[in-house]
Order: sequence, then C-alpha cells, then structure tokens
Amino acid sequence: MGLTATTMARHVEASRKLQKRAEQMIPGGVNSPVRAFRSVGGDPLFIVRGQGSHLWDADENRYIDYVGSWGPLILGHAPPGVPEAIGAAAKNGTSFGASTAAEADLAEIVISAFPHVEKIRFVNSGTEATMSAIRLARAYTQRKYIVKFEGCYHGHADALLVKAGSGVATLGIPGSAGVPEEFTQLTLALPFNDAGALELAFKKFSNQIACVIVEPVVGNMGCVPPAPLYLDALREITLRNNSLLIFDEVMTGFRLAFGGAQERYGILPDLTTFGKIIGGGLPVGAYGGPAHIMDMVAPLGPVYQAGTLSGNPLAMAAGLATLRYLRSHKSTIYTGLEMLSAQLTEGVTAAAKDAGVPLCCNRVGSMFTWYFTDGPVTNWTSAAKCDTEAFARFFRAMLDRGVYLPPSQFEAAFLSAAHTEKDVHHTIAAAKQTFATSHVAS
Ligand code: KE4
Repeated sequence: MGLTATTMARHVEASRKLQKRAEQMIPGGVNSPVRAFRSVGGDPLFIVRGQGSHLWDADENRYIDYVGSWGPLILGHAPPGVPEAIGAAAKNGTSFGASTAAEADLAEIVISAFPHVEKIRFVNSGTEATMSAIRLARAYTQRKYIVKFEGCYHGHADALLVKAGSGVATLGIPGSAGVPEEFTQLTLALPFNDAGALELAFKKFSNQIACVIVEPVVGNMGCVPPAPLYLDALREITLRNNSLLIFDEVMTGFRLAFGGAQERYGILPDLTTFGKIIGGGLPVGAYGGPAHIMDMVAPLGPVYQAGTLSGNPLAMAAGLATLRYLRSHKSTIYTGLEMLSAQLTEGVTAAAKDAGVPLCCNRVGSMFTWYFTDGPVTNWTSAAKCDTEAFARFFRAMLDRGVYLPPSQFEAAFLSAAHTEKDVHHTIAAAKQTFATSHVAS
C-alpha cells in the first residue's frame, strides 16, 4: 500500500484481530499504555516492519513514522550497521551476567559527550536510571525530599508517580493506584518554567531537598522548551542550597545535540540520566556524574543498585553502533535534523493557520509537538487547555493519510535522519487535506 495524501481506505482487520488476541493475555493488549490509542481512538497498530522513516502494519499499510519508538530511533528503523552489530554480538551469546569490554566502550562515548559525567552505570530502562539517580542523590546529600515538575515524566517509580497540579510546594499526591501516599509525601511537584516556585520550595523545606529532577526540554507533556535562563536559575538555586540538579536526558540525550540539552543550553547538572538513543532501540538506561558522587554506588559504596541484564552485550552493540555513527556525523546530522524539522513543523503550522484551526507548535531540534490550542504552551497548566478531541481527529485523519504521529496530545514527536523532503512534503499535504476536510477543530 503506497502513501497517499488523500484518505486511503485503510484496512485494519489484521491489527484488530491481533489486538483481540493480545487483550486476552496482556492488559489492554499492550505492554505500555500509550500504545493502546485510548486518548485518540481507533485501532492500535500492530507493526510488522520498520525501515528508515517508514513502518508497515499487519494490514500492510505504510506510514511515515514520527514516533520513532518514542525517541530511540534517531537514525530511523534498522539503520545500516545496527542490525548487523546486534547479530554479530548475538552469535557470541546473548548475556553472560559478567562484564564485557563493550560496556566500557559505550561508557567511553557517553562520557566523552557529557563533560560532567566521569562515571556511569548502565541499567535497563529510563525508569531504572531515574530511580537510581534519586536514590544516589538522597544518599549523597543525606536528605529525603525530592522536587519534580508537573508535566515532566521520569518513568514509573512510585515516588515519581505524583498527581499533576498538586500545587506549589505542597507534598505529592499519588498519581497512580497502588502508590501509598507515604511514598509520595517526600516528593514536591512544582510548576515547570517557574523559578520562583522552586525558591519557595527551598524556603519551606530548607536543607531538606536532596535533588531537583527535570527534563531540560520537556517531552512528556508534549514538547515544552525551558524559558530563557530557566535552566540557569535551576542550576543557581540548587547550587546555593547544596541540592543536586538531575537532568533527565533519557529523551534529549544525543537527540538535541551529541551532548544533549546540556550542550545546547550550556548548563552542567550534577547527575544525568540516559536512555532511548544510547541503546539504539534495545533496552538500555544509564545514570552518571562526577566520580565522587558515583563512587557511592555498590560495590564501591553504600548505594545499592543491580540488574541481571544491565550492560547486556546486544544492547551495548546496538548503542555502540548508533553512537559511533552519531559521533562520526555530528557536524552534519544535527543541522540536517534541525532544518528538516523546521520545514515540517512550519509547513503544518501554516496549514492550520490557513484553515483557521487553533494550533501552536513547540519544537527543539528534532522533537516537536503540535498543540491544539492558541497557546503559548509553556507548562502543564497551558498544555492542559488543549482540545484533545481535535488532536484525536487530527491523529486519526493523518493515520488514514499514511502519517503516524504519537497517539497522544501530550507526547513529543520525533524526526529521524532517515526522514526525507518527500516525507515532509507528504506530511504537509496530508495536514492540508485534513484541516480542509476533517472538521478537526469543530
Ligand atoms: P523508560 O522506563 O520508559 O525506558 O523511560 C522512562 C522515561 C524517563 N525519562 C523520560 C524523559 C522519558 O521520556 C521516559 C519515557 N518516555 C515515554 C514516552 N514519553 C516512554 C513511552 C512509553 O511509556 O511507552
């Protein structure tokens, strides 16, 4: 099935059948909630193949993919070198539960790209990375409270599942069933892009806040950039209060620049968490920082953290192939991503404007979100004003035109080095058709 900007009679029977089967054995038929399309409606996709910037589903529909597995696939699907590296590693065995040279090889590249990171520990997901970094920050500072920001997501560790909007410097309210309030009582959820709120929190809980964890460019309420000098303020306030600043670069690391958001904004945090791109599509997370902090981690120090498959040879091989390619092409790949992403987002935003559809776009590098609201969107309160029904109609209509966007208004979309001008032109044409015919804003 080729790509057509006009609505195609998209077959979904095979995906629907697979979904029905999966639902018998897996909650919602999915292994991560957002894949169930609950907020956009329609039949969740069952993918059979990805190649470059395209995906094919079980009904042989082809899509231009702007999800990219939620960020890891900056080189696109099955980029030359990555499958081969995984295959070569697999021929020697899949896991040993003992060290391999590849772990230090990957550590070396990450450390070379992030100047404040002297030591790093690999884990298996972003969730493990952030929960471990927080444990380490509490041990290092001997303090208990932590600060996160509304609309930021750092994985599903209990202490981080805090209800949005729990107010300035008020203690966290559980954001999920099964999380006792005792587990969130030490978490402060503050508004993003509001340095005054953080000052207040440190006044109210002086000498008690172990760390402040932040997505330096938020991807998890959709894409929300830091206000000018906001990250500088977080750095100054945490330094002044002897609290650790943790940059959660699971999404932004190697995405916004080879050195992530901290290279782009020139801010050095105390700890950094990683994931997604460093695994090249295989399960990898990591946390890192100065040796005098990281050396508190077992077996050297008293902070326990472990993992059967941490540093897994296949994941290391996929991460190495990906980061080596990025390193050798870093002088061109990021400017290329910048230019094509700008062309795409400006084209679709202009199409919405011409059609009188209220829409604003936030973009940093190759991560972006089209918000169905006049905007601006600078924090969770403004993001929450979006017309999510309009987004759902847009999502479904674009899917029918062969364009796969993240199935949620509150997720970032990603462009990869495999996307082409042709993809961008098709996407803009599909958006124009959608705005003209699908009553998106009605
Ligand atoms: P994982 O445990 O999903 O590997 O990473 C958690 C995480 C931590 N920090 C940031 C900034 C993240 O974006 C994530 C995970 N991102 C979501 C997408 N918004 C993963 C997609 C999903 O949950 O299915």
